[in-house]
Amino acid sequence: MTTRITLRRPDDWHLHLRDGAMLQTVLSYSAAQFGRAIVMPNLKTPVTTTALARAYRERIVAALPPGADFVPLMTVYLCDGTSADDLCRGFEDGVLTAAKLYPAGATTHSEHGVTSIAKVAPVLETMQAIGMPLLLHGESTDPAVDVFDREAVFIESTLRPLLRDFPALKVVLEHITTEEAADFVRADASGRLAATITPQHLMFNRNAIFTGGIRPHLYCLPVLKRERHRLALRRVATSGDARFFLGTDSAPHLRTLKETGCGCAGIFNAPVALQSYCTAFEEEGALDKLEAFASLNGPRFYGLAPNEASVTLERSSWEVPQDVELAAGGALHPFLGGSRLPWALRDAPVPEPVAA
Ligand code: OTD
Ligand code: ZN
Ligand code: ZN
Repeated sequence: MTTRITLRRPDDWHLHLRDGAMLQTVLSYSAAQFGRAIVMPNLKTPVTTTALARAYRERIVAALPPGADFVPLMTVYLCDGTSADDLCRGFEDGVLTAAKLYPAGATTHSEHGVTSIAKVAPVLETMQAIGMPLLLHGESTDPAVDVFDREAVFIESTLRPLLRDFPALKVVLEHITTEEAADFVRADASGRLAATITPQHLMFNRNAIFTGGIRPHLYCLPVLKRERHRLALRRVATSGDARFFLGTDSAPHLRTLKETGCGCAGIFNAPVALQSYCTAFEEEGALDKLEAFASLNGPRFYGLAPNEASVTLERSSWEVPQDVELAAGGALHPFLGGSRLPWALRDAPVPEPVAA
């Protein structure tokens, strides 16, 4: 039985770091696990320009624990009015790594998102020309579409025509949750389409949200799906296929804002991300494929070198803490908080929150 596994230091290709006191607390968890992360731009005031992304990057770097080996890769939030010139300059100056498209209203803080692809066509033309990746929250926002069908409908209604109309645009379908998405990405032969997968969508199906009562800490968007979808995601994640890579979608909300009459969507998995992926890969008999998924496929898609440093996971049962306290008050309940995981990170202990 494998008792230890060493990987090149992985990266998180989809992460919500927030801002202010929340950033100060959650960043240390990601920095303990990952070398780089694609930072989502859906702040309360969204990161819609290169100047805002540059300022946000500075706040993130200032909040890093001393000695941390972590590089934030910034994204910009596309709006109907986004300037192609600003995006182009931001990408060419190395401030921006990608642009994020939220269909307006699809998820947390997406109300300023794009109302139709036509509205951003000139921006997408520019991105295609300069090789800047488009990151998609792939869910239909048609209120008539069932919440469990929104990803599959988005693929046919929006993604397929988008790929046809922008034949060289690099696209990441973020946090895929369905067999339809996995099959769609696998069927693409162009090499410019990839997908990220979260730990929660590999570990749970939608029944988990309703086990013994309603479980707000397992509510995220896109919502967990049926078992057949979870199994399809496990197959592609563990296949070694370079088009699938790690993106935690760690999305912290205060416990009080999740345990309420209208709870926020989002799962804070940063403290347990690698340990969770490792557990899922072992269950599939695919520990030998973890490094490709976590550390190699993502940099390859983004045209970056893999990290030089390494991390080691050890077989060691540990209990995930129930709560992470924020220095400014309030608490976050991490993914799997209160349960045990069979893998622990060596030399990168789960850090204590840093005082603001
Ligand atoms: N999903 N929550 C959030 C974002 C993601 O769609 C996402 O990327 C969030 O809170 O920012 C969530 O459930
Ligand atoms: Zn999303
Ligand atoms: Zn997200």
